[in-house]
Amino acid sequence: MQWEGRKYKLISTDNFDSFMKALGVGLITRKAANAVTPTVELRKDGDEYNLVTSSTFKTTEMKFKPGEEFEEDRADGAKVKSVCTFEGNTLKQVQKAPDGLEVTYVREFGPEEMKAVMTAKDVTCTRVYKVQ
Ligand code: DKA
Repeated sequence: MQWEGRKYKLISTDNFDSFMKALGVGLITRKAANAVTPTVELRKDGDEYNLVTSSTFKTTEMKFKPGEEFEEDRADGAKVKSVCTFEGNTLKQVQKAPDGLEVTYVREFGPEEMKAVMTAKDVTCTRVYKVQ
């Protein structure tokens, strides 16, 4: 992937609250998550990647090898399992929650922006981040 090591900061968000509701995230956590503007950085160390999402609400690290299932602590505290794959500069993530809910994240990295499209049930959320 061409754009690892760049830091992107959130500039627009659409439908994030409904997306979190679909995940079963409670009101107080949703309020905190809605109020912050996270930065996202994809780091690479050998054959392992680390997607670091930082904000005053929470910093999460998602360490993975493409195609291999791994356990993840979602930002709301849920213990989930994910598989990540790359298609060019697009990172696709399929995440399974303990209740069976499947969530997909498609993050398209570019020289200026990263666009994330997240889908749970029938809810789609789009978030755009600008390179810093
Ligand atoms: C982001 O990267 C948002 C990531 C969404 C994480 C799942 C929902 C967390 C609920 C607190 O900007």
